[in-house]
Amino acid sequence: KEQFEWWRTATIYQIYPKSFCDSGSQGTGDIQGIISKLDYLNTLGVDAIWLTPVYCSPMVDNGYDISDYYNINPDFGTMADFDHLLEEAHQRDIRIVMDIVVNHTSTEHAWFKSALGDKNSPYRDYYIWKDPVEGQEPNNWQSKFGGNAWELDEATGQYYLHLFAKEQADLNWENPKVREEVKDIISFWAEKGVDGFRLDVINLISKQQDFPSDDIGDGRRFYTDGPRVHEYLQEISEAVFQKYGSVTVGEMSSTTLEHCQQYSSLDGKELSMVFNFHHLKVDYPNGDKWTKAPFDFHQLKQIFNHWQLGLNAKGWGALFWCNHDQPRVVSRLGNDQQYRVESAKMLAASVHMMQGTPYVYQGEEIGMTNPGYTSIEQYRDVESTNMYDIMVNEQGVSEDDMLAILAQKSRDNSRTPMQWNDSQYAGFSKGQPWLEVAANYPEINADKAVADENSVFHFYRKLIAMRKEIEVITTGDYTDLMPEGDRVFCYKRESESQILVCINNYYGEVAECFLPQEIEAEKGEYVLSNYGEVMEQTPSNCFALRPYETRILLIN
Ligand code: TEU
Repeated sequence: KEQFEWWRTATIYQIYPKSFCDSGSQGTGDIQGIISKLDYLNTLGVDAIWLTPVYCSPMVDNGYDISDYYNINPDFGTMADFDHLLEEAHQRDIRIVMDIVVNHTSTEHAWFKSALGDKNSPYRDYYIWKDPVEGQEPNNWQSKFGGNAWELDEATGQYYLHLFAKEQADLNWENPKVREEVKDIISFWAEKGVDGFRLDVINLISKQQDFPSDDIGDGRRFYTDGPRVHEYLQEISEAVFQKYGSVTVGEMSSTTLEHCQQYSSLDGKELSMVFNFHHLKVDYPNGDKWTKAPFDFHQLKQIFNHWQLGLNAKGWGALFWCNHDQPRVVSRLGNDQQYRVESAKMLAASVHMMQGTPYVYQGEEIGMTNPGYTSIEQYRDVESTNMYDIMVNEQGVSEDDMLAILAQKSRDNSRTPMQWNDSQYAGFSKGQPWLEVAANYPEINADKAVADENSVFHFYRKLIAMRKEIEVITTGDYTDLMPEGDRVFCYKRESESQILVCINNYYGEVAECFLPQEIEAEKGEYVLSNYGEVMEQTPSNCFALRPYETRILLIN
């Protein structure tokens, strides 16, 4: 088992290919573009790349609607390009993690095209069909992208389930043939030499089979961490992941700690690790994403504490702020103006020093911000445009209010083209990009960041290197040292031989930090901070933190 566990000291870099780098002028990124940036990623020091879907897809949800699992979307390149990427990455000791989307397929997939309109199709039972109830949808479950989760198949009079867009039909995992197909798909990529898999909304695959209406919610309690999910994961893991030694990370929507302990349990029977999103709902008042709201700092700390303590010695979690579904963290929890550099570094340190495997999403390492779009025409994301229609046209929310909400919450905030340099289109493409580049690219770009040793980029590079050099970061227990602090998030990591304290001011004002007496600060040294000037020569237990200051204290 040991030999597979490189990922416990690793950092994984997420690439959203459509927005990463275009080798030509079509305005969408491609695989050749990724290859051209491998040296940049090597400088950053990441161990693996998680590639969001590059398979054939009509791109209704940018590749999360797959129409052919065995081929590369021509917009991104060819299978030869993919093989070349794998080879070039491996030469640099960078592993490749592929995204596997098997809760649903595109309605353009051959299986669905055969199943639609034909109750006798051999693929009919690959999907979930139900008769109408009193002439209406079979139940009141809601799509995650808005509206009812059932769509009518006119020819047969039955509905199919889609937890996401109506072009993403949910697969019927109760059917053993579906599970065999999934094993074949993943094995195909593992055989090619792919090192691991990120499993999209994998905790939604097992639906409660009586499909009840939900009188208190949107239906998620009937399919989230559902009745047979652990059984299914164990089956796939035994047949594929354990056989190939693949690293796996499950994307767990609205999950619980108890389930995640089992998904990522140390016996390796299910997955290597889990993504959960509870810490990214601290700006969803009463669970509602679609409002403009500040974040709840105490709740954020409580969630980190709950998960750090709960997974310790039981499972393993992914550490992250950003992905292609989340707004940019520096705009969300930091300050993307006056303290952009300071707050981006502070936020980075505060998750990178926890237990787990950190993920860095493209552009995060240079402190990219939300673009601040002001018109609905600028948005492309299916969730954003759906919610705009529902809230403005059906619920009567004013256009200005909705635009303000989207500017804070839209998934497109993180999907703007990667800012490589200060030339036209930020050096992302020679042609007009599919989504507008953020206007701040002349200031915020990779070329500038690499050239400046005090940049956010070099701070990430140091954090990634520290994880390899300082054992306590991987192994240490976790304790929140200032749970009551109104501005400071300060935690301790402790192993048999080392103590590390990560001290973070989450606000733009000065904040006091008090370390408990048992921490012998004066015996330690500061190994990293985000303010140039050295702090007091001998660390002490009480001191003031500057705006968004972070300090990492190591006591050997
Ligand atoms: O996302 C799953 C998911 O539930 C979200 O993070 C989702 O985007 C959010 O709830 C919307 O508010 C995954 C992918 O990461 C996402 O890009 C896909 O759209 C989705 O699955 C469907 O495949």
